[in-house]
Amino acid sequence: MRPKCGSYWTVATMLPAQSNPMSELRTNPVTLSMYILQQQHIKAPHARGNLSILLNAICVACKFVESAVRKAGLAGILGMAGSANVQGEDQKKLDVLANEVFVNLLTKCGQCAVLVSEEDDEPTVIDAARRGDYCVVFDPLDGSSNIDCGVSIGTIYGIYKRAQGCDATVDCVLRPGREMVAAGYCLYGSSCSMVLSVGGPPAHFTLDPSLGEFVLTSPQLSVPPAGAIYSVNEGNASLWDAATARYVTECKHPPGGGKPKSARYVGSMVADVHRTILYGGVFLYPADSKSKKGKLRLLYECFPMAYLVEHGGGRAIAASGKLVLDLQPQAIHERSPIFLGSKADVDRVEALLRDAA
Ligand code: AHM
Ligand code: MG
Repeated sequence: MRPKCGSYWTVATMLPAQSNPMSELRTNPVTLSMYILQQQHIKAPHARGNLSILLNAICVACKFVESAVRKAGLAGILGMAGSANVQGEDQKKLDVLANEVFVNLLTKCGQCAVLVSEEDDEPTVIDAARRGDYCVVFDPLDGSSNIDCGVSIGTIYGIYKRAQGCDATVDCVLRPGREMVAAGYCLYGSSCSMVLSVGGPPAHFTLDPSLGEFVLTSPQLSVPPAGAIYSVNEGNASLWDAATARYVTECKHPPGGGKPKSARYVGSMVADVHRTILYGGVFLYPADSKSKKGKLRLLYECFPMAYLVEHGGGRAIAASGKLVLDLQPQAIHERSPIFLGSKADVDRVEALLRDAA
């Protein structure tokens, strides 16, 4: 009997290094840690394993946050912490907790030089004694407005390698997203998913709560070339520019009289992008007349998601029609409009943006 497609027992056979007889599959899952080591072996057999150590620290931090998210209501830790972050937004207690876990684990793993978190106004520069070669930009708990109602939230991260001889300063991370060496997200949803790219097609892992391990459920995600879903906060429609408004109108009333796209919008970027990667379609957070640069942060929200989508065969552009990954950040908390998803859908957005320019 064929095991169900998508279960991690079957996926183990899809990896080049595996050739398991069917009877062995149940007892031979591929965990995230094993995958990271495999990737190191394939891509950099002589590497010292420092990136692997760093990725494992991120994996542990995500498991910690997942556990806190699942217990949040029970533990009575929902609600405001009474502090505000650099964007002037209220922080939830879980945001603070997630940030502390990430900063602590990334500091202790000994592989980082500079950390940039959405929750911290300034970058964290790691002490020389514990400093490593990597810089991590992250949003420890994105979609925080969804915490109190139990809707999906997530963690987003991107990793740069420090240029040799480069001081540990903010310049280490003020670089185009294309220079990242890895990026990923963890979705705390109806199941807990980790999607990671270390420069190749994104791999998808699902947390097996009984094992406490992320297990490979799809070794190569690829964004469908076109999709039937559009995802945008339409409450802002009256503030949009003409090109964005026209694109969304086309989604609802296709010019040739085709089938309209369905609207889906969670309001958590990780959930909306995860669905877009799996099902196809387009996710938009455009600029508008109130938020001239959009809402989402370039460094730790747009770059990692654009990196994953591009490595999965999709596209991610900014308002200028420029590829998001080619943008040069000027400040760590800078924002950018973003349009990402299936190639055909983003191509259409791009054509409308160009016509309007
Ligand atoms: P956050 O970092 O404060 O959680 O805000 C980012 C979130 C994204 O996850 C999501 O795509 C967006 O904000 C939703 O914004 P809006 O409520 O304006 O639609
Ligand atoms: Mg965020």
